[in-house]
Amino acid sequence: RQLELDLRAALSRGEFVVHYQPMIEVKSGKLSGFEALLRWEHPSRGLLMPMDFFDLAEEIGLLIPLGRWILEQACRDACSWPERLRVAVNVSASQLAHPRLHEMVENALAASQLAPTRLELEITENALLANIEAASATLLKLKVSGVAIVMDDFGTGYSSLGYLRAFPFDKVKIDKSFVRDLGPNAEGNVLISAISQLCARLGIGTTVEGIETAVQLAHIKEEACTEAQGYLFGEALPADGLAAFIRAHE
Ligand code: G
Ligand code: G
Ligand code: MN
Ligand code: NA
Repeated sequence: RQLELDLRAALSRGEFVVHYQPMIEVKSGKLSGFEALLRWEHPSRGLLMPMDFFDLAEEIGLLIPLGRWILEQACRDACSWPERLRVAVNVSASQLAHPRLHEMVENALAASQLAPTRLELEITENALLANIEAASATLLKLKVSGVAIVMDDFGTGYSSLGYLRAFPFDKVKIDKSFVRDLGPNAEGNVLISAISQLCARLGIGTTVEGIETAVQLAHIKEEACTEAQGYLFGEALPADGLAAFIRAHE
């Protein structure tokens, strides 16, 4: 399997890159930060997306070293942005289950000198479900460090609303599938409305993902959502393209 051999060597060959997708504060329309999204610059196949190689990476035990690298890279990159901007890093299920995740995060923060309050960790509800025991202790430790904890892809898994109270979430990202059927009287509307209100009352922020049109943005402006993300604002950009993007959004 050639792809497996390539993948095993990719980290040491420096073929992984992190791209950054903007997150926007709904009320002000201002840039609030970027989500780090992994890409693999494959020497012959071109730019590969996580879904092209994540399962294989998991199989060969690469997710832990790769996850550590992404954390370090994202913290380093974020240090060169204006201080008000945060960076969100996705945490895989195997990272969440790892007994030393807290230490890896602390190390990435220390090495980069990034303020912990500028780092958000995104955890999918399914990753959480798979690791409830280990996760609750780890999330509490991270929270104490000042890092923000975000539930990702909310609404796609099987977690109960009770988790919003049981775990120290600062923010919930409402999955983009809810946005697809946004419109007057549409079900997506009702759900986004209900989830954002519920979270607001619990003191939890909400990011709506997958905003692609001005009409969709107008809809969520009517709701209690705090942040938005999607192609309307921008797709993920390489780190060296961010300075211009940030300048254009000041
Ligand atoms: O833009 P994109 O195709 O990168 O994202 C596809 C999926 O891969 C998303 O669900 C996203 O959360 C996940 N993903 C992207 N980058 C990372 C990463 O660095 N770590 C983990 N665990 N997941 C990621
Ligand atoms: O971590 P998460 O599962 O949220 O990963 C984000 C994924 O969603 C990435 O694959 C990213 O490229 C994709 N994405 C980001 N914005 C949009 C959008 O506006 N529309 C669609 N269809 N996908 C998006
Ligand atoms: Mn995410
Ligand atoms: Na998501």
